[in-house]
Amino acid sequence: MARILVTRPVAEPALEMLRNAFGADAIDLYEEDAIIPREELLRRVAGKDGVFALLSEKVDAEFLEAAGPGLRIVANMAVGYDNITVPECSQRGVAVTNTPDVLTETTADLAWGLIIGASRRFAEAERFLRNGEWKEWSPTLLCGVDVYGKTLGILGMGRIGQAVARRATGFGMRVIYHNRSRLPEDTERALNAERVDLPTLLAESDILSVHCPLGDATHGILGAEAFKAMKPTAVLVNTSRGPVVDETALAEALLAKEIFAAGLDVFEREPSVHARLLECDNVVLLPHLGSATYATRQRMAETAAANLVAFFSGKRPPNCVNPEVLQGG
Ligand code: 8YV
Repeated sequence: MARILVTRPVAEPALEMLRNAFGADAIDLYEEDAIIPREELLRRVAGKDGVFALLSEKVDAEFLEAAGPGLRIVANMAVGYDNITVPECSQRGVAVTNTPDVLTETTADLAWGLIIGASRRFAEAERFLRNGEWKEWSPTLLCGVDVYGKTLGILGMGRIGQAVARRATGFGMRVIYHNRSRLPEDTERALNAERVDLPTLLAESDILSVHCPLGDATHGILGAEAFKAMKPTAVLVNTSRGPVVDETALAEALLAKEIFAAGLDVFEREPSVHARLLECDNVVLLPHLGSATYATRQRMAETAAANLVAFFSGKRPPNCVNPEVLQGG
């Protein structure tokens, strides 16, 4: 029977799925509700056949070496898998799975929270109120920029980008997007979305929401030049991965009022946040909460478990990101 390492306690129904499929004795659960220390991880992964991993676990050559040749699958409980060196896994025949779809709407909701929160200065306004600075109503007090009727730009028009675009209909927005490939025409029509090049996206977006995966092509794609190209009234929202945005350049652009505001759920070096960003009043900062609802986190855990169960029952895991390692490719 396959032996599975689970790197952190996750939703009970998912653990139950694993116990039912593999037997309680086959599950090695790191019981503490904290990131498993690297040494402990490397020690416990030795001799395992499968791993249920979180974003906090770096799955690289060292990890795979420590696991040994028996390791066959790493099931990541996240849609993003930039914590995993996939080519290294593929080379060793280790399958990698992720958890798409189940978190799409939850993450899109959060992106919209940041769109409105940053445009209307929620965080700054709450700090103002809690600090006892609210003495009187004033016609200019904490004015922001409108969202309704504006142009929403989406960088990365995958599942989450499209879910964000769908919500824009209710806000009477024009939607433009930049993506490697063009969406099918009927999808574009349904979303009322137009594909543009990156310079147009930067120049015309009132709100720019980032939804591309992190990779060589997107690392630092939004830097000083990009912020200069944006409108001074523009709002940037990032719920994808921190390193897509050059944080130093963003902080300088926010302080210099080159753009109006930003809403960030992800950072270059989580959990640390750039000191200059913390100086900016015009940024709403969240600690990576995109998929953080009870229901969605449970569905993500169940999806990761289902991938492990399918794989070891000889079926194709539904969410394999390197299918070339599976039999039949
Ligand atoms: C999670 C995420 O909050 O799925 C992802 O890629 O970034 C978020 O959904 C987190 O990464 C869970 O591990």
